[in-house]
Amino acid sequence: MTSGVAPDFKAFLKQPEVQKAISNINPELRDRRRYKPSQCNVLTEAYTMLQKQEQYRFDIDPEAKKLLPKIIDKRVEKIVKATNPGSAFKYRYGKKRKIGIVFSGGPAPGGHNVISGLYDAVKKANPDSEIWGFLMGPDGIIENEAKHLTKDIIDYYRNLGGFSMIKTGRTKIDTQEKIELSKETCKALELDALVVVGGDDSNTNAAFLAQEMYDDGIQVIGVPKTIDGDVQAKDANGKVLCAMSFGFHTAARSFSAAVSNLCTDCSSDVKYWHICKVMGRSASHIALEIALQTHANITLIGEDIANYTDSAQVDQAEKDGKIDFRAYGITLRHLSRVLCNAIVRRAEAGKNYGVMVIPEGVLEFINEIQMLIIKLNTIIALHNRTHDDDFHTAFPTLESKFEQLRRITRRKTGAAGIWNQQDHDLFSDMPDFFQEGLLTERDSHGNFQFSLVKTEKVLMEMVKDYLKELADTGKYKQGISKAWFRKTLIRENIDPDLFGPVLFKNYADDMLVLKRAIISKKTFELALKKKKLIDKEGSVPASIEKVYNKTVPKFKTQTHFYGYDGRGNAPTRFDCIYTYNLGFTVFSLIANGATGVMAAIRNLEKEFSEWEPIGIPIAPLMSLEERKGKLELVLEKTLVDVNSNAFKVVETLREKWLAAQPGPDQFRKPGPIRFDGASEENRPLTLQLNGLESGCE
Ligand code: FBP
Repeated sequence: MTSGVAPDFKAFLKQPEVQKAISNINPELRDRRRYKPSQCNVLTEAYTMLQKQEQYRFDIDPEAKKLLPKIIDKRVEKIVKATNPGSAFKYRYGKKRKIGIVFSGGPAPGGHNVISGLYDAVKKANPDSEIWGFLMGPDGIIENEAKHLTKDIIDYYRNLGGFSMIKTGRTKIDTQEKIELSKETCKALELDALVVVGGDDSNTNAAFLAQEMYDDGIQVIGVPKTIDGDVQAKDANGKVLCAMSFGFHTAARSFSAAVSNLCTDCSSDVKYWHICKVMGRSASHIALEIALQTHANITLIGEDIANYTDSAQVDQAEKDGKIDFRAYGITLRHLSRVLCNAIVRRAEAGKNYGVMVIPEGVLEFINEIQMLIIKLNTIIALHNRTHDDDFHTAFPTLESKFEQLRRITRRKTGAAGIWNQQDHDLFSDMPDFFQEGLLTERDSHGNFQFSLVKTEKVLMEMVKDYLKELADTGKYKQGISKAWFRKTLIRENIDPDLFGPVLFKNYADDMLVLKRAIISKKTFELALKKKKLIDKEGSVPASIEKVYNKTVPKFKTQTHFYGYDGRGNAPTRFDCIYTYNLGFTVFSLIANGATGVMAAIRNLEKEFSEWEPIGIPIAPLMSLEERKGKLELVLEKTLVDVNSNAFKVVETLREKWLAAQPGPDQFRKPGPIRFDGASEENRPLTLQLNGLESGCE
C-alpha cells in the first residue's frame, strides 16, 4: 500500500462535482433539516392553558396512592387556547425558564424533534429561556453532565433519526441515592423542569422524581418513547388517551420494507424460507404492523400464542373431572409443530419458500419458557440481594451457572423452593446456546434481554428436527406441477398417465403430491416395480429420476434480525409531526405548572386536524409488577390486544397470507419509507384499523 495522495488526485478531489459527491450533506439531509412539521392548531396559539377532563377515570393502585401522594390526584388535562390571559398568567407562562431534557432507553426515531419542538415553544414564549440536554441518558442527571442546547445544535438535528444530539443510556433512577443525586443536579443547574423521554420504566422514574421534587417546585414531564409501541394509555373505561409511543411507526415501517423485499426475493428464487426476527422486547406490536404491511406468510404474535388453549386437552380433563393447567398456553414443541404444519402445506402447494416473522419477545409468551425466565430472574435477584457479589461474576461460565442450579435443586432452603427437579430437567434438555441465552445478564432494569437470545435459532432447530420426522414418515413432500410432470415424461416418450396414478395421491389435480408410502428413492422405485412400470433389474429412466428429485422437500433458511437498523432510521413524516407536537405539548404543560404527567396526543389514529394534545397523569396508570424478583410499582407495558381490530384482521387473513395453495402469494409491498409525496403513508396501519368502528361482536 502506498501512503499519501498523488498531487493529481488531490486536484481531482477539489473539483466541485467531487466535493458535492463526497460531502456529508446530501439533498435528503438538507430537505429534512428544512422541513417544518405541521402543528396542532392549539399549539400555534400565543398562550395555552390546561382544561381538566373529568370524564376519564382510573382504578388507582393503593401502593401508588401510598408512594406517590403528591401526584396521584392529578387529572387528564387537555391543552386549550388561553382566552383573555391576564398579566399574571402571561408573566407565569412566559417567565424565563431553564428546562433539562434526557433521553432514556433505546433510541427511537423522532426524539430530536421532541427537543426541537420544545425548543421552539420555549423560545416563542421567552427567547431568554434555555434548554439543557443531559448527556448519555439518566447517568447525565445523576452525574450532572449536561450541555446547553443552542439554535445551531437544534437546527443540525431537526427531523433526523437517532438520539445522537445528547445520546442515551439505560441507567434507571431507581434508588433513593440516585433520586437524591438527580435532585441535587436539577437544583445545581437551577432547573424549572425536567423532561424524561423514555419508555415504561423511564416514565415510572419520572413519576418518582416528580414526587420527590414536588416541594422544590421542579416539574417533571414524561414523553412516551419506544419503538416497541408498548407505552400506551387508556383510562379505566378503555378510552384511549395515548394510542402509540413515538418511534414505533418508523421502526415498523423500516422493518416492513426489508421484510417485503425478502417476500419479493423468496418468490423469485423459490428456494429459501426467510426467518425474520424483529425487535419488540415483550409486546408484538411491531410484528403485527409488519404482518399488516407485508402480508408475510407467517407472523407469530406473542400475545396470541399466550392465549392458546388446547381444547381437546381441556375437554378430556373435564371428562375426568380435573383441570389440566398444561392445556393453557402453548409449549415450544407445540409451536414448532404449528410452524411445520404451515411449511408442509406450502410445500405441498409447490412453495418451498416463504417469509416468517418472529417477534424477539415471543419466548416470553410460551408458558414453560416464561416460567423458567421468571424463576431464573428470581434466583439471580435473590443471589444479588443476599451476597456481596453479582450472580454473573460469581458464576462466570455456563458450566458454573448450571452447577449452581443443580446445587439449588438439591438444597432445602433459599432458592430451593423456586427451582425444582422438573425445572432442571426442562432446562437441561435445551440446547447449550439457549441455556446460555436464558442465563445472560439482565439489563439494568432487571429485564431479560431477548435481543441477545437467538429465538429464531431455538425455534428453527426444533422445526428442522420435526420436518425430518415428517419427511421420514411420508408427511412432508414437495408438490410438483402436473403440467411439468407430463412434459418431462413425454419428452422421454414415457406415458405420464401410466406413472402418475401409481406415484401421486392426487393425480386428478394440477399440483401433484407423492403418495404417503413413498418416503425415499427406494420406496419410489419399489412402487414402480410393483406395478411393473420398471423391471426388477432395470434402471429408472432419467425423467422419472428427475421427478423424484423434485418431490424431495428441502427446508433451507436464511435468518435475519431487524432491530437496530430500524431504530436508527430517520423518522417518518408521522413521527416527525407527532414528536414535534409532543415537544410543544411538553412546554404547554410546564408553562401551566403540570408535573408527574406524560405529554401525549389523543386521536393519533384520526386525521391530523383531530389530534388533541393532552397531559396524562402517570401515577394513576401505575401498578405493582414483579421486577428483579420483587413487587415494584411501575407503569405497565401495553401488550397487543387480541380483541383489537388490527389483530383480528391478521387472524382472519392468516390463512390467506399463508397462501398454502398453488397460485400467487398475497404479498403487499409497502415500499421504502417516504418522507414526501402521494405514496407517503400518514400513520401506522395498526392505528388506522384500531381507530375504526369494530366489526367484531
Ligand atoms: P426501549 O424500550 O428502551 O425503547 O428499547 C426497545 C428496544 O429496542 C427493544 O426492542 C430491544 O429489545 C431492546 O431495546 C434492545 O436493547 P439494547 O439497545 O440494550 O440492545
